[in-house]
Amino acid sequence: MSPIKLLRVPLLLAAGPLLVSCGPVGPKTGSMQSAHNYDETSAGIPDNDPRGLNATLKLLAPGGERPLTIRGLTVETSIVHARKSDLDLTLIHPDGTQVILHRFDPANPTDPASTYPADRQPNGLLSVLNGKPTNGLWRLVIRDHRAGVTGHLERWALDLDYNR
Ligand SMILES: [Ca+2]
Repeated sequence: MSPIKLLRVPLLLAAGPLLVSCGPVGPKTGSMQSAHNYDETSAGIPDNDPRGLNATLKLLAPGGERPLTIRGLTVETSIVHARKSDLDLTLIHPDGTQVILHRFDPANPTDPASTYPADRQPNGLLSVLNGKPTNGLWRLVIRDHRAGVTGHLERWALDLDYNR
């Protein structure tokens, strides 16, 4: 009897720290914003050029033991352009997944919204990004499809709700 009892005590003590590390270590959800501001010369949108402007944002949010994953996101843009209906906007996740925010329609050119999805639902589905990691190099590609009028990107921002 007594050798078994002696054995049980150290086993329970050893299990203690393991159970603690499996419990919640902080909030399970959160939000953050990352923004990039440009000056006029560094973020010109090339006129009628399919290569477009590639604007980047590098997210390096500390995730602790596990990487943060996306619950939802909002994309804000501030574009100075005398004919915004020339433009289309595509958001690209670090893994290459693309979401068309605003599609250029030559038959019916319309201005992009400044905030998706708060001002308007994007043409693509932002929800395809849910569950993907927040961190990495995000891109916003802005293409101008009609010659003659030009503009530039002033600022863009990602508002991310995440799970940890
Ligand atoms: Ca143009």
